[in-house]
Amino acid sequence: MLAVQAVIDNAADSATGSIADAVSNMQTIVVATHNAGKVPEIIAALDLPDTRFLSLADLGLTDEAAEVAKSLAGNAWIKAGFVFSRTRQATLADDSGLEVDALDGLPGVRSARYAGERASDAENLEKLLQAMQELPDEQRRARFVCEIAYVAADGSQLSARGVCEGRIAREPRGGGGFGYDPVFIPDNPGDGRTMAELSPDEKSAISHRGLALRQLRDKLAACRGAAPRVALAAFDFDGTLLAVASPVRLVFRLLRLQMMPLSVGFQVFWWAIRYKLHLAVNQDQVRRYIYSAFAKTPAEVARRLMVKLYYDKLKARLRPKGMQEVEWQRGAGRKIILISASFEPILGVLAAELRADFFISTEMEVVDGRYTGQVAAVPPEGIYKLLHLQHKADAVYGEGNWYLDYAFGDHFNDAYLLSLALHPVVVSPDRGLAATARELSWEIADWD
Ligand code: ITT
Repeated sequence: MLAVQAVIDNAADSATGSIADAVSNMQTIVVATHNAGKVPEIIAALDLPDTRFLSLADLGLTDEAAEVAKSLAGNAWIKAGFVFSRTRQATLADDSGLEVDALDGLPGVRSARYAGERASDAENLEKLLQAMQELPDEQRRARFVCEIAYVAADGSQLSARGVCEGRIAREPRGGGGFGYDPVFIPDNPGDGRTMAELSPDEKSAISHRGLALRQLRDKLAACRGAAPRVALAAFDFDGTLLAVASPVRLVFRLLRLQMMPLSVGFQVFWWAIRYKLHLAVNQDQVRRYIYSAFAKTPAEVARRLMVKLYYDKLKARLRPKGMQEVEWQRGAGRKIILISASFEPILGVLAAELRADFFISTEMEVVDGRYTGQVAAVPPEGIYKLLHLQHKADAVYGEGNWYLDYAFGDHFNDAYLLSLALHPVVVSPDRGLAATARELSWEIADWD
């Protein structure tokens, strides 16, 4: 513990020492957490010599990102992007949580806010014990899960995950750690002690965070010194490359072909207005409306209808300056990526026409040759644009071997993806994204 404290003190002392760092080749990592309990665990488990760790307190960063994702990985990347876009330094964020089987995985992604938005550790813990009061020993299985998001100063991205299995005690024990540690009995070392009764080193050896951080450390060691080779330029479609919204055009077409009842058409337009005004909208619902219109049509016929819509109505609305930008990016040697929650058949033709290196879109479930109205995977919206991009780019170029050089978007939800780009560009942005762009000095382009 003393050693960890020394590293933290040292980090605090050297918070302004960038010239000294340049001379000593010391790298800086910003630990993007407001949870003081995590910081020493992260520094100790990473065990990186020649590294200066800065906490958000060192940087005077008191704002925090809203953790709106439905997954720990999504929230980890939201936090990393929030801090990276403000510091441009290598940034490490962690999102972690406790999943209790008998509570269907709760508190899970809501672990920090289980008993309310500003709940203390003690309040969360009490709520958990109360919810589990009646449960016998065999129904007290739980696990801590940790997702780590790491973005280097050169923009390359690494993810790591750790899981620690155990069970929930009947009452709190021990004074170490933080959060739910006093009621979590890890399977390993198996002597019945709670996580809060382990020494910091013992916790680090078996904990979800310790495991994830050592996985990250191994990945960092494998990448050390090698700059990422592949530069990506990612383009959003609706409202960015395309001057209109493709779902709205598709609804017009479905109404004209009498494949969608007028009442549903109105609901979709109402949805579109709310989306434009940044009011709460349910994206899944609108997709279901559209795809249920295809329910009686073979998926292949529906695909052809969407492709025809592209050639009839959408192609003419592609922004010429956007097309020039794609060519310029390709000429500069960057890989061209299209990312949109729009429909796969439409994006597929555009990607082929633009000779994109790959594209990411919403994939709908098809059973027996027909759309079910359900999505086949989480659609690429908000932070999931980034997670889908990572998944695909890792598979194609290798994790740590690519970086998001340019990203182009128009909607406030695109800010998550743009936050992890070295050159974020907002195109004819809505008010929310324009405000973010001004705050973070992102380039604002007018493609109209
Ligand atoms: P940051 O978002 O600023 O990092 P946070 O406390 O809100 O801090 P999370 O969103 O990751 O962090 O929420 C994690 C919550 O899960 C945390 O507040 C604890 O209640 C619990 N938790 C996570 N890791 C834990 C650990 O090692 N021991 C005990 N509880 C833990």
